[in-house]
Amino acid sequence: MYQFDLERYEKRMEWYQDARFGMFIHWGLYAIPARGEWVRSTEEIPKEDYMPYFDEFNPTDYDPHKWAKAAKEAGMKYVVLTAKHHDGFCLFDSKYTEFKSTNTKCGRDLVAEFVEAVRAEGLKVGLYFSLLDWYHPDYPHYRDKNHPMRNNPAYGNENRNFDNYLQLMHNQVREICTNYGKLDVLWFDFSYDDMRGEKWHATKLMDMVRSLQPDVVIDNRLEVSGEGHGSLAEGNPKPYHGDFVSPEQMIPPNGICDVNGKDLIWEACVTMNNNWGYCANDHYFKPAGMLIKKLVECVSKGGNMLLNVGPDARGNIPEESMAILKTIGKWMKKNSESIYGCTKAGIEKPDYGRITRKGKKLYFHLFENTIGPIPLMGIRKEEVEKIRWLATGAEIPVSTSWVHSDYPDIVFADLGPDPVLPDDVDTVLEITLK
Ligand code: H79
Repeated sequence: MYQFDLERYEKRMEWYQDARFGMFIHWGLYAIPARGEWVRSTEEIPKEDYMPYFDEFNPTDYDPHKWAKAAKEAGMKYVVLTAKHHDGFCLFDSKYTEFKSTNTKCGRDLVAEFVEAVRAEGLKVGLYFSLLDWYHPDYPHYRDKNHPMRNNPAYGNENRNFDNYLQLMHNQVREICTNYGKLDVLWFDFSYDDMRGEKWHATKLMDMVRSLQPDVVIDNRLEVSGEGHGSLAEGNPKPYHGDFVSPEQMIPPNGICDVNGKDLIWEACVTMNNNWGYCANDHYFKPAGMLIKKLVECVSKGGNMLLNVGPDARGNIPEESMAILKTIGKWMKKNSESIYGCTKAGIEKPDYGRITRKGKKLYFHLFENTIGPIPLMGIRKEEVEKIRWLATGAEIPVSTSWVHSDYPDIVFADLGPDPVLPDDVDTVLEITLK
């Protein structure tokens, strides 16, 4: 019988909840065709037309120290790299496949260099591992074009032996849990409705992972896809339950609770443009300011944000992404106290922004400029110890102007006669409660 150890769970999740902000890195052979990481599936590319990318792969600019530095400067606390994505190509030196970076021109174990570089920056390190594998002959492909697990229809493999695939999958998970030191995050991806849980021999897999990496933080996708909250949320944790819920490309409207209304730990993974893997023609990047507000939104709802970059075939993070990371980093430098270790405020969100909280400190995030004094709804005047701009530390008086007589129950922050918010994306007011 599986016993859910709440105390152990809460302990291993501490750093992760404090961190709040991480970098996701999608990188592999698909950076060469540069049409996103699903290219082999969506364009139904037969193996012989995909292998040239393997022969070509030679990321001469690969320097994970640069990636790790960029993450750190953006204020991110952990970095998760695709050790293997759905196409099956391994960025690590797996004994169980020839389809790996060490067998390409580059000849390097890219994961080994990555974990070393990320740790050198003092960041937590994570590996993404795809449960799907379009390369392995025993991973199920279907001729039916509409089947969600379809790959190339000309490649349907009815004579497969799924047990062989499971053996490879378990072996490779053992390798990444054994050969790269202590991992902080393991990010499995993902389960279809009809292909989840024990279909993966998930209890056995999880037991192995926990025996090798007792405190690694694991997502919930042995049970679900990007949708679905998993067995922890159902109040009936399976042995392979995830440590966090992993909504993909969306921020949960009200945070995420279990059946009993208890807050769950979650992480929204999001792209900067509209692709995870490098996509040469996708220049639809979200503005940095929007992403800052989205990070704040996640924290104000009790979640993390894992923001993706897709390095190109040479190993460089696209310039647009680097610029976004820089802008976020500038904001984080002044305001990260309102992110790290923060969570829901338990106060309704104001019209002009959002609220995060850490103990006796409330952070009012002002997304808009202002007309007159700022109403700080949800707190009482008697509770307020002091108010200051987080970015500068300058104190702000509680307004004593005429508005008080009209709104006796509302605390206002008085910005003076010519109010201007110092940060046009998000100015943070720190309210210390008594
Ligand atoms: O690794 C990233 C995605 O490749 C992976 N999860 C994140 C973290 C992911 N796999 N599946 N999905 C996301 C959802 C499936 C979306 C699909 Fe499609 C719709 C697959 C085929 C149609 C998106 C759109 C991918 C190709 C076209």
